[in-house]
Amino acid sequence: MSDKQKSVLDRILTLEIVRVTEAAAVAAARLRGQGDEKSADQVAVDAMRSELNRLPIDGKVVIGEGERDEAPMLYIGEEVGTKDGPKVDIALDPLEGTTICAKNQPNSLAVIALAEGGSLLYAPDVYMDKIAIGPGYPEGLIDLDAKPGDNLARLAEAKGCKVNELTACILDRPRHAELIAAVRKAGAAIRLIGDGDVAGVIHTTDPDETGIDIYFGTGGAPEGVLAAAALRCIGGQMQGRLLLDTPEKVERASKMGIADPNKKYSMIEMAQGDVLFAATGVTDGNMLSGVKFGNGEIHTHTVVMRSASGTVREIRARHQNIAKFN
Ligand code: VTB
Repeated sequence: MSDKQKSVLDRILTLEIVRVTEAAAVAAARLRGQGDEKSADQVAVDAMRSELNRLPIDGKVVIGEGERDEAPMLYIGEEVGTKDGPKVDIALDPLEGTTICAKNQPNSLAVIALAEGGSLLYAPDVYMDKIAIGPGYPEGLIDLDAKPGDNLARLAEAKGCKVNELTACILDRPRHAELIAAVRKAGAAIRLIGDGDVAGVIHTTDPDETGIDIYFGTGGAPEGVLAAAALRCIGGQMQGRLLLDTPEKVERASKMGIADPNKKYSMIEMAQGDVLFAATGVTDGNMLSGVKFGNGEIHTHTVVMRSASGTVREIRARHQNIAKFN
């Protein structure tokens, strides 16, 4: 396929992948607030898979629902698409924030990223230590290995504000006790979230809308790669390091091609080349509205972006053909 054909296809795919996250979001949204994480996840997986299989791509899931034996669908290595198109790597999370959805709290999303084959980090399902800020700051402003107070001081200076005017987003977990104490000692406000760190990272890209300037802490590695893919498109800075704290995890990572277990990954090392990213809100959130049902229509709100052009589109769709979502 020529570069020109590839670029046309990329542009078409950018809009096509919206259907994929819309379908997953609508399916999950029907189970919002039911307290049943598993079922909400399952219906999102089913819906995402059937839409993905209609796309003109030769796709391989590299970040998915888990390894083949534990995930019957959208497992890592599963091939998706019509095979009639470019080879692409796919990172997906049909329902990011299953607990949020089950409790009907803010910011659960259906998420997908596509990149040229071989461009996404094949991360095992372990934890990743992450730090992220939005666009518009000098490169190298933050560092995963610097003290939280130092990162905050540099960010405040670059933003032209005081540290106590910054807000950090952190997952509410006991493992973050020290980090939380350090951020509070530095004077910054913290937005503690129950789940959903893909959204947490993306929220740093629009502090005026979301109130979040920086993301810190340890969350899932798959979510880290998805967040890096989003920042590649929208702009911003992110670093991550896999937490491979047992010989078994080091071995698993090595089988996936990770030679240095302590490597600090930059955003570009997690998501290289041309990247497409889409997220549809399941529940209402700071950037995306959740799915709305009623009057024979379904309303969805999606953000879709493409690194090659840097275009970020928000698509509010009104679906009248609701049968297709049943
Ligand atoms: C985070 C969060 C996700 O996993 O990545 C988290 O953003 C990390 O795992 O929504 P723990 O829950 O063990 O802290 C999720 O909650 C998805 O499972």
